[in-house]
Amino acid sequence: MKNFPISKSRRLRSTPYTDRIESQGVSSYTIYNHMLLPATFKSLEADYLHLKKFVQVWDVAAERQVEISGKDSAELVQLMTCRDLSKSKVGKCYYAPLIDHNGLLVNDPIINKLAEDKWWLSIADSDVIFFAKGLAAGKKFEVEINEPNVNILAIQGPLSDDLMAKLFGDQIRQLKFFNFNYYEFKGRKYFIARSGWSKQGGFEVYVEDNTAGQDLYDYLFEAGKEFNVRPGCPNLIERIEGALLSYGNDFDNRDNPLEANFDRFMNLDSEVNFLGKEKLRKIREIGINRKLMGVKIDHDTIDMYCEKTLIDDENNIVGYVRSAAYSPTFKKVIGIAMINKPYWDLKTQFKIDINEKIFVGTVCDLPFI
Ligand code: THG
Repeated sequence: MKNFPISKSRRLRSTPYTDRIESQGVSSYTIYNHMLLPATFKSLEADYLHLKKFVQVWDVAAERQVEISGKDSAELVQLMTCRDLSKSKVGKCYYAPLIDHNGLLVNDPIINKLAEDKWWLSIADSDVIFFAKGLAAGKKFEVEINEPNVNILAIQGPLSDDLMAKLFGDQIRQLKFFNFNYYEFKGRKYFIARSGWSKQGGFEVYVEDNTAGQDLYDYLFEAGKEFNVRPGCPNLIERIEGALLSYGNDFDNRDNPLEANFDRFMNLDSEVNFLGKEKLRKIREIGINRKLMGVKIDHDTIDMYCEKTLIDDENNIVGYVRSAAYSPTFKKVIGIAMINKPYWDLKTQFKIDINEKIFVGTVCDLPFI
């Protein structure tokens, strides 16, 4: 398939960092929450190798915040997620699947608890704000819901602690995974969490002031020279290896959280009230008949603009590949696929059509690394 340039417009939103990443050589974008999200700089593989060794600064402003505040905000946030937030604490981040009344997935945000009555849902690519507003109206909740001007910069990679400590001081090294706090740099305070969409470690700075963000961006590159800092972005190869799931790619509103391996983030036996609870209990009782698993394919390239079907020797459908990329580490194509129950066995072999040629592969566990 040929690649075409994207025409920019107001509807396809830029970020406060777009000018900077374009002058630094961003080479492709994807669209996420109606916003530009960089997809490659040098190349998928070069970006991958650099991310695993050094430190990168990412424009992930497309990870938008849905701010929910007010008297009934905790009740509304809980209504939307199957994760029990009754013991949640201010200063912590919670990865939490959002579920509709049919028990199907709506989004998988990181929920940041800013106060007992103020939450930021740091969303993946679906319009959570309308879902939240619809529920609030229907339930006559006393809440305010809006999308604040927050534009995240992620600092990711094994040298991210060293770079961040150089700007914010050594105390930032003490910040625990999925906690956030406020740190000062040049007289300004920044909301910083230890999180990010890579398995290489790092931070996310939730920037509320465009100028403060642009200044920070420039300082990170100035201070980062000694750590070989580069601009980067969520990397398809690295995130598949680590099984960081992507809403719209690996799962969507036709899948339930049990099929998407979200068991760790579900509390179906808790007392709290959330949408789809009874449906999900029933699904758990009956058992699912497909789930997300890994696949390895003996080939060196794949392009993924649609789901790809996997078949066995008798042409039965084994499942569908939803994300895939060539991994220089495994020297194969690796992917995340929805696999039908008869084929969950790890010895399962399948056939796949890539550019009108047939290749073979096997089913495996997630994550790859
Ligand atoms: N950071 C922020 N917002 C986001 C993302 C992010 N919004 C969109 C998208 N990413 C949401 N999806 C994910 C998916 C996985 C993780 C975070 C957000 C993640 N998972 C860890 C894992 O699976 O190893 C840890 C989860 C845990 O143990 O709690 O980090 O990246 N701001």
